[in-house]
Amino acid sequence: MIGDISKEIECLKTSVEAEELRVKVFGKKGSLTQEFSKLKDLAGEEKKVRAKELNELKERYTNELYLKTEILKTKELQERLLREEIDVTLFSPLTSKGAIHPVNATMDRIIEYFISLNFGVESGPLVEDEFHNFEALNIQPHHPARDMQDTFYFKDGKLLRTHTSPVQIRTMKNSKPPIRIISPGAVFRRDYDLTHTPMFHQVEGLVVDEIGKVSFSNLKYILEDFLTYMFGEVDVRFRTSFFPFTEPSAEVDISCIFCKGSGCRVCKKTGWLEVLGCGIVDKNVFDAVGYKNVSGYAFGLGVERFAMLIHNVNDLRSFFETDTRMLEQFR
Ligand code: 2NM
Repeated sequence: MIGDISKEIECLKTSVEAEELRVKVFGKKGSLTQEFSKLKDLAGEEKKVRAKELNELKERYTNELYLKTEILKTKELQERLLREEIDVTLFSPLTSKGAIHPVNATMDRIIEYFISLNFGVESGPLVEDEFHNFEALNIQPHHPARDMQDTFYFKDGKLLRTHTSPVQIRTMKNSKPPIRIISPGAVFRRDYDLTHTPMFHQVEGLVVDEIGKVSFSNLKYILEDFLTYMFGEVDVRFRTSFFPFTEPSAEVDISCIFCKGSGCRVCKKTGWLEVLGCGIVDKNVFDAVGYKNVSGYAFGLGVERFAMLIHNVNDLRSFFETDTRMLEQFR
């Protein structure tokens, strides 16, 4: 015979015990299963009565055990949630601090310098048209910079800006001189190697005023002061160069910050590092935005190049690989 299973169910303490009891009663060798198998020794009315009795017991115990198991499981879950509760406001000595990405930190430092000289900070769309990115900047229709090989074009003829100069074109079209702005932001070129990534950041500057109020010597002074602020005591030299949007144009070098000018791997034994481009804004640019009787200077730099020099990083791609070990060094 089977004992008082209802009583046993009532006394269960855990869901594990409940499962053990289920096997003990309903399993292959379970007490109730065994009672069922004894039916074969009975016959007639006696067998019918016993079978009915057993089926009623089976249904009753199944229900009781199911209910009890659910109650126990709910209780156990609640206990576990309480036990494993985490106070997310607690101080943990193991959490690591975030870090400002070296490119952003460098950008911030550059912007800070020009804000201190009363420059405004302007931004504009990343998706540009040929007028703002090339035409207004006096870049001729067949100039290689416009090539599909160098510029990301969309099907509709729009493109990803290749420099932040279109921001300066937009600013000139939307306001009157005097203008004194920088335009920091992401730019895009089809290039990928040790020193080039398809996306990088530029800061360009533009100053426009009445003729006679801005000169190349103003430009030279401000850039020398800026480069000293960024790199400490360095020599600065201006080399004549060419850009479609400036005339005259110059590239600016600083004495190598690694070897102090004596020649090393970074400066390729020249003692100099190229860091900037600049010039007096070409009249064709002013014509494109409808400016008359003004003069201006402009300059442009690559933020990643500055960050690489400041932090002595030799592969530009490490800035973009999102390896936290890189960032951890800048905490
Ligand atoms: C450079 C070098 C020289 C430049 C020119 C202009 C604008 F819009 F005013 F014409 N913006 N930026 C400029 C001039 C940029 O980057 C190497």
